[in-house]
Amino acid sequence: MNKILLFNPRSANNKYRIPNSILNIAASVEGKYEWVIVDGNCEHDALKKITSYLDTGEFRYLGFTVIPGPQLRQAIPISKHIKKHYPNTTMVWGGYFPSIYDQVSLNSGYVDFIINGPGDHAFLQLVDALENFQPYELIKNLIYKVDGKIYKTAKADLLDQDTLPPLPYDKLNEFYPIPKFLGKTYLGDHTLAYHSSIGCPFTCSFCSVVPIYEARWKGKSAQNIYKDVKYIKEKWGADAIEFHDNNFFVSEKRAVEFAKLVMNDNMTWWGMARIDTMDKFKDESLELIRRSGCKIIFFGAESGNDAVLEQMDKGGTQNGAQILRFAERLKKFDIIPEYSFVLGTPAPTPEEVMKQIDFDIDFIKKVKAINPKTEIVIYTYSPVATEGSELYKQVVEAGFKFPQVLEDWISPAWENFDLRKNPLTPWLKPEMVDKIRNFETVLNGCYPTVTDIKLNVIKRKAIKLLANLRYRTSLYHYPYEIKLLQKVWRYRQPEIQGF
Ligand code: B12
Ligand code: SF4
Repeated sequence: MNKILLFNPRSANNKYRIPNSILNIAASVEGKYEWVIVDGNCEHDALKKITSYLDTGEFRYLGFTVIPGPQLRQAIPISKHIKKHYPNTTMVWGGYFPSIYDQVSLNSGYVDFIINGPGDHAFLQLVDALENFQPYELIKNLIYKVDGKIYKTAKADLLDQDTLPPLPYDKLNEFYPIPKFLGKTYLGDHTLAYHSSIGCPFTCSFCSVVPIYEARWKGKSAQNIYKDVKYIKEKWGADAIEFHDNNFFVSEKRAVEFAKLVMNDNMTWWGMARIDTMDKFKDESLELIRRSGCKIIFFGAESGNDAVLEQMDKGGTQNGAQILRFAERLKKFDIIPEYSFVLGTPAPTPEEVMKQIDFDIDFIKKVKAINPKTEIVIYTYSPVATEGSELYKQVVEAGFKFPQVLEDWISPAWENFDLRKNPLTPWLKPEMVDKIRNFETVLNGCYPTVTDIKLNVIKRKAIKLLANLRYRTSLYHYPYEIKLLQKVWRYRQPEIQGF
């Protein structure tokens, strides 16, 4: 029986996280096929490691997980090399990038199959079919190309997450010691990355979760999450959790149950949420969640402007007044809101685009005035192919195009696009991008993120001193002196380096 190699291309320079995407796939084939994991984050030379396995002649199936951005830097050249030197292997890509950009991935000629969305059943079914020379055309969540034509099979219903096999942590530990993945963060000395639910019930028009999950969400029960957390805590000493779910707090009941279970374990935890959802949580629930160790919650605030929130499909359920009120409300519970904003969405004229940027800059300052502890993360709007949404229609009409050749995704310009720092959107002029980035520099100078654990009190004071005057007088141009300090002290940017 042929073996499987699962690869997590490098996504971080030093802060490793448990490679949950491929660990889930490993769980699905555990006991049926022999598999190995190669984690690009932990290897100096990932290609060498991969070819050392392939040279045994025992491996036929390769599963790569790929998100846009830095992971492509390894995924593309390594896949190309493998196709050239090991033509009898089958290359399967899964994750957000190939699921959304299927054509460009398959047209490269070195990706054979794409798993479109969850791979927990699809990958095993595909390998079974190929091993037994059976047809694969009816397997759900699959994209493939035959005679130049791309085929997409039907999407499977989301699986009950409690029926999934346990994650093979012990076996991962044989490849890479688990403590290596439990890094020091603002939350704790040994932080576990855990994914407790898939999808999201909402349809924000800028979000990549929407085309894949189509407003569906399924979560593990609080008991099952707790069982895993407890195991890792007791076996490898985790003392904090980063919940990587797109939307951890969809269910108040589940969040409260988990909070009660973890209450006496002295764990600090963090997760992502929607403001309108959590604003409906009872005071007792928020209080309990905080008491159980949840210090900081990430919210997609996106914009303070109700018309823009409408354009993003957040309208109607989330609005500017609520965003401000909720920042105030969380003060009472000592939960730090981490608000993320998306600036630079399209508008009919350049003046309106700029006006909107100015509006949100003022709005962010209002949030800070109400609750200075609020962490602000600023993204520049980078389109995602959310076909059918009004916003994406505007994007296409404005002349925006994604790269047509896979290698172009790793050109410097597109890497910046992926990092949501400098998108190549035609409506965003250089002076607008400068304004956003300069404001961000001044804001980060004035309010350095609490998640930067290397920035001591003296450094914080020095940067604040420099930035305060600019912030108060709205003088954001050329903040080179702040940039210099941030560079020297390697200021941490949660939006790139991990929340
Ligand atoms: C952890 C994480 C990171 C980590 C590392 C990611 C990694 N893979 O190593 C860090 C913090 C570094 C990171 C960074 C970025 N990330 Co990120 N990240 C996540 C996050 C929160 C969790 C990923 C995860 O572990 N999921 C758990 C697993 C179980 O789910 P899954 O990956 O979807 O896997 C399932 C299927 O997709 C499929 N599958 C996935 N891989 C494979 C592989 C094979 C072989 C098969 C068969 C199937 C398969 O099967 C799995 C099981 O069902 C997701 C959001 C999310 N909740 O998924 C965003 C997310 C993937 N990130 C995203 C982005 C954009 C980024 C950035 C590129 C940009 C940014 N500014 O955030 C940066 C890049 C910077 C960098 N240094 O890489 C986007 C992707 C959007 C898109 N357009 O495709 C997401 C979806 C967040 C969002 N909602 O916008 N990220
Ligand atoms: S709530 Fe968050 S995860 Fe859900 S669709 Fe909107 S942006 Fe995406």
